[in-house]
Amino acid sequence: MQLRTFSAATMAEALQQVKAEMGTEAVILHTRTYQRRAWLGLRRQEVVEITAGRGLATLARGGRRSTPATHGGDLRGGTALATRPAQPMVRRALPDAAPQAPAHQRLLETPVATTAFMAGLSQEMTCLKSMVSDLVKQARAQKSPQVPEELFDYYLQLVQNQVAEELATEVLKALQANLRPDHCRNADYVREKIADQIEKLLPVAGPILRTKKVGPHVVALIGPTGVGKTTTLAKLAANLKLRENRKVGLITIDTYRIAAVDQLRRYADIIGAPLRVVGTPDELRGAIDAMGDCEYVLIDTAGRSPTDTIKLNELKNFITMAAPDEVHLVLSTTASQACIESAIARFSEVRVDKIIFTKLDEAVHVGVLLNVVHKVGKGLSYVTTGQDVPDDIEVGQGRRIAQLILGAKAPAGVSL
Ligand SMILES: Nc1nc2c(ncn2[C@@H]2O[C@H](COP(=O)(O)OP(=O)(O)O)[C@@H](O)[C@H]2O)c(=O)[nH]1
Ligand SMILES: [Mg+2]
Repeated sequence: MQLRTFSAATMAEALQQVKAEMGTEAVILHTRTYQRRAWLGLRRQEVVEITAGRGLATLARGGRRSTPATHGGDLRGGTALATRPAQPMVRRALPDAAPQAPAHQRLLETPVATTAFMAGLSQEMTCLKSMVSDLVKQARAQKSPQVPEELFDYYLQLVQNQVAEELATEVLKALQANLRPDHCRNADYVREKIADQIEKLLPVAGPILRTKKVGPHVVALIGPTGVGKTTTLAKLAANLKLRENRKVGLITIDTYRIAAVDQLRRYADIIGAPLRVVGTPDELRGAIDAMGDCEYVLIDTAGRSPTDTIKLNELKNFITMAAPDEVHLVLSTTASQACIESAIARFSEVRVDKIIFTKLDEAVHVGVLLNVVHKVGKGLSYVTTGQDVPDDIEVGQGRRIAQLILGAKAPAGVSL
């Protein structure tokens, strides 16, 4: 066994000496710091001292013999540590050997030993960090080889917001083609460019607009139960009547629930618009004709389950008879993409010209909206952002949706 003591101004330097002189098999047995007088005793200088040993494994194999004590502790801790496979020296001083080595543990509790331990730990953390980062890069490259590495964080953000992977890839590939390397470091710039790309992928329909000179512009809202058709119709009617001063008539064919008719009647009274309740396609035609002096006629329909074929056929008869200028399919942003797609498939059999997305204020992920509107290829006409009539509605805008997907706060009450 070989024992030696090393002194230096810092722990790192002392460790370096141990390593150089005794190799990586060395075991730290003791560390201490003390002040030494320098410059004729006028200044104090800190000295770090390490006592290290080599060849201690022999002692361990030979059993618990009485061994010479070092400065401040016996060799049991060092012996136990030295029997383990060769590792960098600082790691040997980690306290996992402590249960077998109470004296050694005491040594490790000195401030200098703690510093050495922390230095080793920080070195290992750096090493682990770079390993994890390499692994993440590898996994990314394997999973999404098309996505440029430098834009991968943006890709993740889009996907986490439920933008379909192929759309997110498309957005970032298109972006990369026009992006200089120095642009990638400017997050605001990259976000603006991503917003541009998303805007291009999202068709919008613009607001309801009457172009004819004679007769009402007829608009019907259809969609599953509870998505917000009646509330949205009231918002549209109120904005047309109260803000644009248009003559508006309302019709409902939702006669399945008395409450539904009452709900719309209350809105009609507040807005000051005539309301007709109809039960058959013929009555609907008659009601539209009777509102010939209105500029806009808005038709509310009963919620139909997308799986209820009989009621969907009934709805189709109503819509065919009304021959509206626009049919808007109303969908809720809070539904799953599968539900929304199934609703689109079934309601398309009736007729869909434009899409309204409701409840953006409650949406967790807005990406679904982009996926759906892009896939269906019908323009987004409006989005609604809360329960308040008439304020919580806005005309669908690609830029706005892009900003929401990129993490802007959900809109709160933006009027038309
Ligand atoms: N949070 C939120 N709730 C909404 C929105 N639009 C409608 N609602 C609510 O959704 C529920 C159903 O609305 P309703 O218009 O009766 O749906 P309908 O069955 O499709 O006619 C009501 O409680 C509305 O207040 C919206 O944009 N955000
Ligand atoms: Mg309703």
